[in-house]
Amino acid sequence: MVKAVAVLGNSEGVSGTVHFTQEGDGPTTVTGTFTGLKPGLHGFHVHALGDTTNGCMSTGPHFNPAGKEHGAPEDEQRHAGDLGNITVCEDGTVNFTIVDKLIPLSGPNSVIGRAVVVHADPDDLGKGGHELSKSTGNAGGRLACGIIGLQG
Ligand SMILES: [Cu+2]
Ligand SMILES: [Zn+2]
Repeated sequence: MVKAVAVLGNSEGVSGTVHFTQEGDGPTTVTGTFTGLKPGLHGFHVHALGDTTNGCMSTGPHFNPAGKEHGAPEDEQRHAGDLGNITVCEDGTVNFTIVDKLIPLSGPNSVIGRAVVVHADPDDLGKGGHELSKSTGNAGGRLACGIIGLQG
């Protein structure tokens, strides 16, 4: 079992923790909790780089080792990092679990050392018809991010 964790926060009161576990070559389970978010849908992705020298902007684009277009987690045409949306409650909190096959914790496409990003707006999952739909899902600003690191 490989375990990893990312800790996220920003100066406007958004904070959260995201845990990752993977058994062998199986899917990766992502469990997370956030507080301080606006109620509703927020895009949630693995971005390519674990670089926060310029805040969340320097985490690069969505993790996309297969060179595909942006999509929904269940789509064939998706970035590996496309984890869809998380749904925040009226009190600004969310607890979520995502199980996904394209974000392993070992091997050439490992997401260790990359980053998770929570966005200001909903991810349109590539279907919004906006010029950004096929690259970012038009999910708006990068509210908070955290580097995915190995956990013991
Ligand atoms: Cu993103
Ligand atoms: Zn994407």
